[in-house]
Amino acid sequence: FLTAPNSTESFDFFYYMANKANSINKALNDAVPLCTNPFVHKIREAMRYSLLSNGKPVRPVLCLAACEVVGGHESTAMPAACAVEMIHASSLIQDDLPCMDDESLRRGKPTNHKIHGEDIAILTADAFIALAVTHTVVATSENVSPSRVSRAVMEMMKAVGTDGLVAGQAADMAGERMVLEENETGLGRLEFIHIHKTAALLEAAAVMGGILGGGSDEEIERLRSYARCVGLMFQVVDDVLDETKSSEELGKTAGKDLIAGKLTYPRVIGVEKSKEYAEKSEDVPRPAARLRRSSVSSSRASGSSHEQNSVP
Ligand code: GRG
Repeated sequence: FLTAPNSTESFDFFYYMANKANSINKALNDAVPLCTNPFVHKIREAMRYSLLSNGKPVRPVLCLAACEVVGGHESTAMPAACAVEMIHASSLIQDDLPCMDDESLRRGKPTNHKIHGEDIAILTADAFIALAVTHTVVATSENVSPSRVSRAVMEMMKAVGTDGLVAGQAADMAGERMVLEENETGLGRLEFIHIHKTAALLEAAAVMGGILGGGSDEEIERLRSYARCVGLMFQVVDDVLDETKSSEELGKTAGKDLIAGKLTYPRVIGVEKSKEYAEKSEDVPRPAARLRRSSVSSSRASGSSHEQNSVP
């Protein structure tokens, strides 16, 4: 049990997640309608295939929670929450392509290019990036000031380009062919990959929620560092789960021959140290708990629905 945003009552975290996931899925479904034009229809079908395929909506929930924690209303951040999921879907489609990881399955289903072909998969990934921007701008401009909308979009695009996913992926691809020098651990390279590939979009999700919810600069920066820590922890835990599933020998291979596969925390520092690392990032102070006190007393948190939905 944690403490709910904008509330002093304890609440069930899993109930909160499931409840948000429901409204996010409805909003995602509405954001990408089918279309009568056969060419557009083809792309929209491929978009819906990836977007509505039961991933964990971690990034959208983080976006909505960040908006609420600074005193905003869920509906204000919903378009941005959908947009970050569109970016995530775009990155997964690209990551699965034959020229990248060459995966045939994602979330237990054939990957986008296996169903729709490589050409359509690439166009689908492009269309997601464009829609993420237009959807955020069109759907939030009524309630949020233009300067906040453009700040939010800027954060999202920063997380996509060479300050984010693209840089992380480039480093990751290079990491697969990397042989470490005698005394090199690979940890610096690994952190670069995960800060860009995983943490950047989680960070953008939280920061966008904070901006659109009307948060102060200080609140937004606290959300940024919180989400960055969550991003790194998320990746370490994911790596440990992957490695312990695939091999019980990994503790022994730490820091050794990395040419055979991707750089992961267990491969670089071993399983036990990776677990310690993840536990340490859990100790990072939770800005949500501190922010709540100030936002509860603010007019945004206690005001009318008009005040909650209109952010100067
Ligand atoms: C231009 C958008 C864009 C991308 C180009 C291909 C690429 C650069 C980046 C790939 C980035 C990537 C695949 C990151 C993986 C991040 C990650 C931890 C994915 C798993 O996230 P979960 O567990 O997955 O939230 P689900 O399936 O639950 O959504």
